[in-house]
Amino acid sequence: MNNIFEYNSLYEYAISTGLYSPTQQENDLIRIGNFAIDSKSIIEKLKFAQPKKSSTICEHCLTHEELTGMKQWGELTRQDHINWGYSETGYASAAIVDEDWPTELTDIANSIGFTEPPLQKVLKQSPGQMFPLHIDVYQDLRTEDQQQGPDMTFDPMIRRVFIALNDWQPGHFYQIGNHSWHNWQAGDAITFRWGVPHSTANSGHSDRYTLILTGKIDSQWKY
Ligand SMILES: O=C(O)CCC(=O)C(=O)O
Repeated sequence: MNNIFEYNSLYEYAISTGLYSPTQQENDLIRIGNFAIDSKSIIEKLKFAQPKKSSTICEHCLTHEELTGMKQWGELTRQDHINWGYSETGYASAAIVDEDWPTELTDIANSIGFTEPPLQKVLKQSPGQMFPLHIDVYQDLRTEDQQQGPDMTFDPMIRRVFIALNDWQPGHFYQIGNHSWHNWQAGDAITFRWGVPHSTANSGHSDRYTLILTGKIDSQWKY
């Protein structure tokens, strides 16, 4: 069955449609390389908003369907988190994108080969915060109609890239599909296949900063 709205779980949908297998060692984590960055000066320029709760865990919020009468892919992630027993979890703080946004980040964003300038976001994850396992639906890059369509696999040409803005410290975790990413150096960049579940946690002693780029690619994309 391929109709996403016949599932109560985005995770189950990804397994069932072959986007992801929890039992096979596939190349879930794709290494892009390292960008030479001055970590300290970039981080000093960033201003952070209040820490965010995971937007997907909101047991008492109205669903998109309750608000509009239409189902939407993102609701399935929320359903996963509620079903898996998560209550409100602080996951990270987002940096405010303003006129002081470091130009170094925009230069990196524009050098990766997206077909248009990608969306840029920096997240700071402090000790004790975690982002539960989830599958991106990239709602900022999709129309309402697309997100209400029955098949999430129709357009794999959107990618998310994570670029570490500070060196790895013990307790910093990324789980990408069946692989862990750790021990990175500032400037290291990775990406992953469409539909691969991922999660992050900081059980260490220092903040973790990551630049997150999301954009469209074409078949010439080299990673
Ligand atoms: O950097 C993080 O902590 C989480 C980012 C993430 O999972 C995402 O943007 O999809």
